[in-house]
Amino acid sequence: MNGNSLSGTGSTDFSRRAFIAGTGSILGLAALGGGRASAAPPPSPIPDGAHVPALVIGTGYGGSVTALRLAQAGVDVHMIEMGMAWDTPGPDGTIFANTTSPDYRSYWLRTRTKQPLSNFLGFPIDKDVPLHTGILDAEDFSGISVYQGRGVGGGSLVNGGMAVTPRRENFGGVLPSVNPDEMYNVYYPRANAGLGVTEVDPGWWESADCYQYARVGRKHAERSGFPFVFVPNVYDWDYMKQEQAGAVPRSALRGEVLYGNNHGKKTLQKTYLAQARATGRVAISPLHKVTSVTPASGGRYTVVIEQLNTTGVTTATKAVTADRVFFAAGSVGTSKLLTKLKATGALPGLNGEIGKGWGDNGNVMCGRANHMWDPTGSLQSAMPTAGIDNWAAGGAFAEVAPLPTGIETYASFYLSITKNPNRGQFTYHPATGKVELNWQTAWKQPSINAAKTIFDKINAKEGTIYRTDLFGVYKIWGDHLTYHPLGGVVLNKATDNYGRLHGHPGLYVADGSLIPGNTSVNPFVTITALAERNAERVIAEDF
Ligand code: FAE
Repeated sequence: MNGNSLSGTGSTDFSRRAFIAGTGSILGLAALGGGRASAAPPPSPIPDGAHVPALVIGTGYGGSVTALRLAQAGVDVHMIEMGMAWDTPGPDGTIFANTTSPDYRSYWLRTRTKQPLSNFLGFPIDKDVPLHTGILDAEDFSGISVYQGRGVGGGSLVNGGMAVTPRRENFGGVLPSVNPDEMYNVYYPRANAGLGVTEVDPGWWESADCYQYARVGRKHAERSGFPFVFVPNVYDWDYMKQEQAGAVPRSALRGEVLYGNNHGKKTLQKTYLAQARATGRVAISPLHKVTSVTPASGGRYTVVIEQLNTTGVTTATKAVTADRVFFAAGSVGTSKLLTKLKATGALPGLNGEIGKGWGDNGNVMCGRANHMWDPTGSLQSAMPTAGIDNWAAGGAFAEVAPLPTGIETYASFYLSITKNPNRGQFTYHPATGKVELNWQTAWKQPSINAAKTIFDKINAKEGTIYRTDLFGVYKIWGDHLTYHPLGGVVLNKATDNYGRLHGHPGLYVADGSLIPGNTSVNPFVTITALAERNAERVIAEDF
């Protein structure tokens, strides 16, 4: 295999030792910890009037890490998730809908799909679907649609599984207030171990039909002198090998990703959440949405929760009390909640940093039209394995992404992560009761410029052109969206350096909203590692 590896896994031996060392104190706490003596899970769904020691809002990366570590320390945890459980097959016998045929399961409360690639060969490809609490939310704000996973497992249900640790030299720009030594020695290895991150077998990759598109991506990158790097993933590579061999039902090789993977992907349901449930101390209430958190007597908090049906209608409103509340509703979910709670006076102690510092991780998409002698393959694995690293020279890291249409497209497709300095802010509008984000589409221009440092050069070298048919009619850049919302409740500004919200002891933030807008690579490993770091400190000092 040519190219470098942007490794996320580190040494297995080292990460195992770090993991054991790191959890020792937590296990010690478990022995002392109060809570229930037996390990029967707390009641679920959460009853009205319940009292819980720790309530976690959201079941994505930050929430899952926090719940597991609290439970291991002997604390009973209730997780509240607005999306569905995603544990029951639909009428076609599968839990998740296929990418090429979206149905009622695919979108969060929309009557028409909003596919990230809206057009193909000039034709719009969106279609009507029944209103349902589906898995992918394309949440529209002015100037940007923010794609997010909805359900138990959060973004892990819908993402590409790319598990990338930022280059150490870039970390200061990612989380300036965090000590890189502790992250790279302890928490990144712990996160990678907990997530089940591994690297593709290079020999297999070189010959697998489903990665022809990535090999074409490598050839073009290297001919223009760009570093081409392999990135780890959470997909089960042995399963993918069997998919390629025709021995098992296909998932990544059937294009499954955006609307869930029926096989192969190690989502949080299979990793952190499975471990959390196994402690017997973690309950999860799906189709429950937190709408308010306010101080209650005795230093506790009252949490108001709406129970939803599968058309999004509130069927019950519950009020529970919690000794401690962890906001892990994702960058947008946590920012929206806290912006509203501050503006309405529900949490008056929050500081002026709430809602600020939101970024899109510089996401921008584009396609290139290759020559007929450079086919990218009709069979494409939906799990990306590599990228073009021009961060140092041009501020862009471009994922070589699949275009799994099932036919030969002669197209190369890329999601670039770029150094975009623009930051948005959430504000509450009393007239509508809504929280808005002030992002402008024009703010993507630095991202386009950064991506062009790679693709203008490749096009010139290869004698190729940009595709203009994927995001509309004659539109080159997918500059209307992000998959990587980050920030809004920034670490060491809206919270202390470990996610404790200022002004309200017992309230914490544990998700991507802590990261100030950019991670230089795909974000979930950094979100997981930061949650591991903060959970360890908070459990040691506050419980
Ligand atoms: P997240 O995973 O979004 O979890 C938040 C959870 O809270 C969700 O389940 C929500 O439904 C729930 N929630 C929100 N509000 C409420 C409320 N009021 N009450 C109850 N529950 C609530 O947050 N990242 C990578 O590193 N590699 C990739 O390959 C990659 N590919 C992606 C592809 C797609 C299509 C998308 C959409 C994202 C991708 N990402 C990828 C981004 C990644 O999934 C995302 O950064 C993380 O999921 C964010 O983790 P959090 O814990 O912050």
